[in-house]
Amino acid sequence: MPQLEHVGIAIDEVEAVINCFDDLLGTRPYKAETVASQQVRTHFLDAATAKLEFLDALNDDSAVQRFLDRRGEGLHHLAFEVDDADTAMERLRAAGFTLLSDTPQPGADDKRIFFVHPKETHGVLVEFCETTAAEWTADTITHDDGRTVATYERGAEDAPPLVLLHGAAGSIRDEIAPLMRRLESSYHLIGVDLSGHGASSLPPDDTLTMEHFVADVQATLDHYAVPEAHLFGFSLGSAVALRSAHAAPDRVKRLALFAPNHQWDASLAATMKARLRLDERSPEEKRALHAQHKNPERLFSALRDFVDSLPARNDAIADTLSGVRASTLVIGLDEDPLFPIESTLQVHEALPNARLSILPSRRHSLPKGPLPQVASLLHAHLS
Ligand code: CMX
Repeated sequence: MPQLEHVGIAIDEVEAVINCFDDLLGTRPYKAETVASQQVRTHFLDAATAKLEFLDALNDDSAVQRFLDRRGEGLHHLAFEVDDADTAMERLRAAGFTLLSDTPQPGADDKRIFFVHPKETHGVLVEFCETTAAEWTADTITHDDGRTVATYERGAEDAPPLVLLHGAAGSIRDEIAPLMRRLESSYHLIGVDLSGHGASSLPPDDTLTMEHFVADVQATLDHYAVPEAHLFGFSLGSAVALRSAHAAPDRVKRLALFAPNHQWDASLAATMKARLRLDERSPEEKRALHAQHKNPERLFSALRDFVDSLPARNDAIADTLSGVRASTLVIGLDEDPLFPIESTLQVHEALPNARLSILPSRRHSLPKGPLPQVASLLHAHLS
């Protein structure tokens, strides 16, 4: 079912409109983006259940300028998000609608978009949009041992800082970007590709330890001169967030852990290692992993060794949990195929200052999991 993603509003006087909606809603646009192909500058305002997209025509040839010339400022279009814009185009063509382009076009906010002609939709200009993989540019931080860490910044620098950490074999662009898009209106977001993952490099000796990952977080806070930040972590990222809060409590404000686990035995380690075998992946999966990580073969090998070390660290993990004082939100999945719900409950029980939320999902995944609910819970917990 397509979901209302934004409401387009054609405007003439940008500041007057922004000030008016600030008076109405108490919030201002969190970003502005030029879409040259649409000859428009867009201003996005987070209205919780959907966004407002203020449309400022770039020149007289703009479709938005023609709209303004005919109708003046006002509602311009409704935009609905679909998983696949090409499939949606085929469906609507087959249903007899006239589409305003042959293929999806580049849109604002990491989208591919197309429109249905308003003459066939009772005078309402309808846009369909698909969120594309983030083409974000990374900052690079270099550790003393020469390894580099890629970080991705979104949102206003003067907003409350929130550092986000992906899971094992994940990366910011492929796993955390969809969540960052839902939070960038309210936070100074900094996504970290943990050592060896995504655009970050492995240590010179190809080993990965929790100490490497915690050092990635500390180096990121130092790099952005952030004295104190909220931390969000998914799966492995949640363990790194906990260890970072334990190692430097004065630098961690609030924690949010999604699909955490703190008890490892040989069986769970074996299950995790089986997921970290590149040779058993399909050619398509291998291509995707090579596009995602600098060196997936070495990363997967280093992660298998890292997972092997975890069953011997259960006591250290338990000590970390009991020592974390930060207010923590623990979010579990009721049918997580990797970490049983009991593990989430134990993490919640072991933390001195924690709240608990259980969401429905059969996948150990954030982008393919209950993403909107996670974003909403984070807004509530961090504000
Ligand atoms: N909502 C409802 N009806 C609209 C409309 C809108 N936003 N824009 C135009 N129309 C109607 C006009 O009223 C007119 O209807 P009548 O013939 O009954 O009077 C008809 O569409 C044709 O309008 P036009 O001004 O004569 O012709 P245009 O050259 O403006 O073409 C349209 C209209 C919809 C094809 C054009 O505006 C278009 O291609 N829009 C899609 C692209 C776009 O709007 N981009 C900006 C947003 C980008 C983004 O969200 O990123």
